[in-house]
Formats: sequence, C-alpha cells, structure tokens
Amino acid sequence: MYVPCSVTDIRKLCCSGPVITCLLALNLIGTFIMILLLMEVRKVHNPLSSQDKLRRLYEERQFLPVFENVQSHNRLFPENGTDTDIFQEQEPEKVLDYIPPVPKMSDSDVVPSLTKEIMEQYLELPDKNYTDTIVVFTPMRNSAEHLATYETQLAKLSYPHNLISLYFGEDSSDDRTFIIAKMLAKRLTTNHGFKRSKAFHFNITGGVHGVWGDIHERTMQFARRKHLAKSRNLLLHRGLKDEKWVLWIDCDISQLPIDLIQQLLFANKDVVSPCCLYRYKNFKRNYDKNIWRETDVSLEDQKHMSRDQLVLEGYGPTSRIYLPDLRAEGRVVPIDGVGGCALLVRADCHRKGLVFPEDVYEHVIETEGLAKMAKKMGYSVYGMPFVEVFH
Ligand SMILES: Nc1nc2c(ncn2[C@@H]2O[C@H](COP(=O)(O)OP(=O)(O)O)[C@@H](O)[C@H]2O)c(=O)[nH]1
Ligand SMILES: [Mg+2]
Repeated sequence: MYVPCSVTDIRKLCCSGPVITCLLALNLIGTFIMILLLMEVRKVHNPLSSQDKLRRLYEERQFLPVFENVQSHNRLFPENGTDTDIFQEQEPEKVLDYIPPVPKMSDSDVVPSLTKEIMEQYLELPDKNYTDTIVVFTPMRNSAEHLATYETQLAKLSYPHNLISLYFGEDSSDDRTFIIAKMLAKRLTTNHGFKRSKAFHFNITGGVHGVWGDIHERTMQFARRKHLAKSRNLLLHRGLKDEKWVLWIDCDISQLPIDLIQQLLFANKDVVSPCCLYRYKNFKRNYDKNIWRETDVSLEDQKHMSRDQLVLEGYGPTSRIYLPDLRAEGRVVPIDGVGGCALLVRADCHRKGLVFPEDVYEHVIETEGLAKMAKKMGYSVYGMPFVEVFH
C-alpha cells in the first residue's frame, strides 16, 4: 500500500481530483447542517406567530387562579387598575381574526381589536323605519371643555333627530358649564333638528371636587357616586315626559358610534349597555369597569360582607367579568352591573320606579345599583360587547 511519507507526497495527494471532490462534498453537507441548525434555533426562540401567541395567552387566562381574598377588590394598585400591559410588546395595529374565549374573570384592561369582518357580523342592523322616541339625559359638572366634542358626537347620531330630546343636569360647577350647556341646548334644536332640549341647574351640594386623581380616590367613591345618583334621579324627575326610551350619556365621551341608538334598540331589552373604552398607547382599553357580570366567586365574596359594604371596581383585581371580555358569547349578553357612559333604559322601567340608588344597594351604588335594582324588579339587563363608545 502507498503511504505518503514526505511533504511533497501529501501535497500531491491533496491536489488529486477525488480528494478535492470529497472535501467539497463534506463542505456542502456541513453548510447544509448549519442552515438546518440555525432554522431550528429560530423556531425555538420564535415558535408562534403573533396571532398564535395571543391565542395562547387567552387560553392560559382561562385557567388563572381565582382571587379568594375579598379585600383584593379594594386593594390599590400603582396605576389604579388591573392593568397588566400584557400586550405591550405586540404591534398595536395587529387585529385578531378570532374572538377570544370568555375568561373566568377579567384580568386585563386591554381590549383586543378584531377584524372588520368579525365586527361587521356582530353589528349588522336590519333595514327598518325607526319611530320610537328617545330622551337623552346627561349629568354634567365642570365640563365646559367637553361640550364642543359632545355636540359634534350628538349631531352625528344617525337616528332621526326629530325623535330625540336632550336634557342636561348641571350642578356645583365653577366653570361656565351651565351657560355653555344652555347655548348647546338651543343649537341642538335650531341647528341640528333635535325635538326638544334644555339645560337644568340643580341646587344640590355634596359632590366631590378636585382633579381626576382626587375625585377617583377610593375613599371618595361613596360620596361621589351618591351625588351622581342624586343628579341622575333629579334629571329623570325633571326631564322624563312621554318618551319610549331613556338614553344616558356622559358628556365627556370622545366618540359615539353614529348608529349607537339603533344598535342599543336592536337588543330590545329593558336595560342595555355598550362597552365604554378609551385609547391608550394605540391600544383599546376598558374604561368603564362598572359594566360587568357577577361570577360564583364574586357572589360568594358578597355573602360574607356586611350589608353596607360597597364593592368598587377599578381599584385592584376583580372577580367579575367585564363586558368587553364577554364577546365570545355573542352580540347581546346578560350582565349584572352597568355604567353611565352610555346606557339605554326602557322609559317605563323608570316610570315604574327604577332609579339610581343613592345608598349602598346590594353592595353597589348609582349605575351599578340601578342594574341590581332592575333585576330585582324583573327587568332584563344586557350588554352589547361589540358596540364601542370611547371615553
Ligand atoms: N350634575 C353633576 N354631574 C356630574 C358630577 N360629577 C360628574 N358629573 C358628570 O357625570 C358624568 C360622569 O362623571 P365622570 O366624572 O366623567 O365619571 P367617570 O368617567 O366615571 O370618571 C359626566 O358627564 C360628568 O360631567 C356632579 O357632581 N354633578
Ligand atoms: Mg367620565
């Protein structure tokens, strides 16, 4: 057998045809293996598409442990909410092509956007001639800065304006809210074709004053909500005539769907609420946490409370399910608590005694109290999770 023994021999061998071919082949195989390995590493680090990631996140949320401690309702969190920012890393413009399942209880403020196709499917309206009369009631205080936007949003409503009356109830303002509200009422009838409109000034005291942070301090909520309930009940007393429906709208909303009234009428329920959201860092988030459904856990918690204990949402984790989280159940879903951002009530319910409780009523007050009272009176209370009002 030939064995290379000198440097010249080895050089000769290396330059021979078969060996070069062999080396080249080995090189190619090596490169191929490296590419495969690199692809595998990428898969490990980025195993799912963003849609899949969100889907998994939601599936995991279904199995979150329950909060057993009643006090957790009232625990103050740094940002005053259950804001977990779980979607922070996602591209804001990404929309889900499926409806997330209903969680056992709400644990995030983020309301994912859904595709246009899904939204349209749940917002389709029948072609019909509307004849029901509506009265819009709006409490207001120190809201001068909001009334221009409010006028624009009201004017854009596509429901026949000649079927809508609007009444404003102002008190305790130290800005020009009442004067501007009176001018607004005039314009709504003369310029925008609404049926009737008037601003009332109520001589009541006891409200909570200060900047947003002060009035939303947890300890202030009983006084604040009690006063708001009084303002709403006064409006009802002064403004309700022969209309078929009462629509409550807060004057500091930033955007109403133009078909808000048609959407809420579609539900054909005694009390019906849309979602009330806000936009933050390009995400939609839940604003009005008074719109919720009880769960076994939240109801069990209440059994161990004293009669006058007030449960407040938005001050820590919740054991209830907020309306935006109920979308997987469909277009019109049963709920137990409502807010005042926008709320439709069959006027006869108010005529038969449905009001905003001014004291703790089944552990809630004001709008949430109205929902509880409505249920006690045998009325239907529902939410429309695809209808979005923006605060
Ligand atoms: N009449 C009256 N309206 C009020 C008072 N405080 C707030 N409002 C109005 O009630 C609605 C809801 O109040 P707001 O402070 O926006 O509540 P939030 O959005 O839940 O923080 C808005 O239209 C306010 O202008 C008050 O003391 N008296
Ligand atoms: Mg508000």
